[in-house]
Amino acid sequence: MTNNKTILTWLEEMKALLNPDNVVWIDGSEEQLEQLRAQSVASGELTKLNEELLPDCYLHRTAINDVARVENRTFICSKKEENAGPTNNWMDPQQAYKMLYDIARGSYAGRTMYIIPFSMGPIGSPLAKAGIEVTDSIYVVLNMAIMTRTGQKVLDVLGDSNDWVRGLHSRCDIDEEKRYICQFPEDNTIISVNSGYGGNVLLGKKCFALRIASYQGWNEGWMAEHMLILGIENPQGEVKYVAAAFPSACGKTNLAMLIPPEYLKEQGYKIWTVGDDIAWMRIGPDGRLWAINPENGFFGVAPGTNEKSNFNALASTKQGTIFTNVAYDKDNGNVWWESLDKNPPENGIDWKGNPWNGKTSSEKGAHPNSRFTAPAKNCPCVSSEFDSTTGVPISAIVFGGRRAKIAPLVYQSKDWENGVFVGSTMASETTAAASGAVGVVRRDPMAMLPFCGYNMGDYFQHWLDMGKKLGDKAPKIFNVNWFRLDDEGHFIWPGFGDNMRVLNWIIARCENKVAAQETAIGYVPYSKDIDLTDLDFSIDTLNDILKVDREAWTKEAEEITEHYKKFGDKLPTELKTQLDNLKKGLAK
Ligand code: OXD
Ligand code: MN
Repeated sequence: MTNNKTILTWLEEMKALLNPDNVVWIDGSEEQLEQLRAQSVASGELTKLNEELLPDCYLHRTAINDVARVENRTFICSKKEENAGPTNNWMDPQQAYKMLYDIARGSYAGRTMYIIPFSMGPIGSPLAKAGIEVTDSIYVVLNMAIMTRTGQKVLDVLGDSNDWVRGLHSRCDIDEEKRYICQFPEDNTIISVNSGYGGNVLLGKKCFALRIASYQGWNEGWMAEHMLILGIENPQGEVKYVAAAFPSACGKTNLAMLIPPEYLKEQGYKIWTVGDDIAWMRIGPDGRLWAINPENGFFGVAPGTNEKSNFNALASTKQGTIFTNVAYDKDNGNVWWESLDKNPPENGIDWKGNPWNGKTSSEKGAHPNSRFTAPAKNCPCVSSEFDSTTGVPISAIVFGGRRAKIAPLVYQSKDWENGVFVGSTMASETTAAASGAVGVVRRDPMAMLPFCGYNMGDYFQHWLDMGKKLGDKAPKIFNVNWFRLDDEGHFIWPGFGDNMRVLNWIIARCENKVAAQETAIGYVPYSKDIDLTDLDFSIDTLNDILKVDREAWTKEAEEITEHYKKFGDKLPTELKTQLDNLKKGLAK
């Protein structure tokens, strides 16, 4: 498939290490994928779902000890510990290679080694990058074929270049004690052992497109971010693009596929989805920031997805989708998950593979982190620019988190530097859905805490440097909070499609079409400028959730002071000044 010596040499090493019985190159053809699907149905790895209800869809169950990303077993293996920084686990690369090779040695015996050439980003795009993943799992092959562009054409475009990421995945024994997800940013290498769960084994996603790519972006002058990308089309047919970062469980996929309120739809407003999880952004020839979604599908959380919460995500799963760890309906070969609808199967099988009656059981049918892997092309609102090799120009960057009080519905940072401050202090409160105390504030800078492949202090500096290069062409930076609670613990803002009202204010600010009030934290909307048409929502309540509470923010500034201490000398002086300015502004 290729004469690229760097690839062939590495594959020889991998073969010698892993000792497979067979070697199969993934060429990207539908015939080959179809044959692999049939093979995994025969082996029980996949269950074919009802062809009429869900054409070309399959169900897979992982081992019950292997259902989520394992941050405590994820390592950045840079030569110097300092380069992994205070927010990552670090392991010395030599020690890590030895340990991982010892674990993986001979582990493909009796198995097939699949070689997957894949592209993150449209093939041939100057913003795209290639990788090769070797794996002993057909499930990984079939998921990678949805989530990335795979096959011969990737190799053709790569030619003899050495600019590709090496990914070794081995299921080994799915042993939790020997599970490791290791990134070697200086070697463009990822090694993942003893897992079969998506986020740990689809190496194009978090491991490459965020951890390795963030390091590449730092070196090469671009950005790899944990951001959705959406386009907002106005009634004149002009589309403005927004990239937005939120920690998990803050509705990223919902925002990416938002359906505007009826009155805005009637006026001709539309939302177009470019991506729901990752953005790669570079400065284009025109000096603006241009973004691509490096992925080709959605790896979304199933529970909570329904016709009301996210019609477009649900529609995306109706064909060519792989479901993982959801419940199965034996009567009609369908899938089910909590809050899909009020009609769980009686004759079902739960995510653990046990008989399950959804009408009577108190157990959950689907794992809370059960997933769908769906082709992006299925999405009814997928952007016409989805495959664009140049990407889309970004007008606004939005940060957000779940804050019951404090953070207003929306505010704009004073400038790029202040926006980096806002992103670097991003926080979200833990919910009852996760174990541990409820309402605890967790700082998750730019939603990159588990995904930044190098020292986060250097990462902040990189953001500041990008702003200097972009100058007055830099996107405007905003912060949103859909999650303000009233005294009874109810959400105040309706969220979902109504978030479009906030997006419209953001775009109006980018176009200098609307004034705003300057406060200590940034520019806050005048309540009259958030359109409440057709919404049963009072201006007083809106004023409440737009208010900047001086006392609460003074406390927040103290917490940020603590948060910043972690970064020591690596904290850019600009951010220290930003914090001082915030304190001064609040004291005025
Ligand atoms: C994801 C995550 O799966 O952020 O996208 O955990
Ligand atoms: Mn994510």
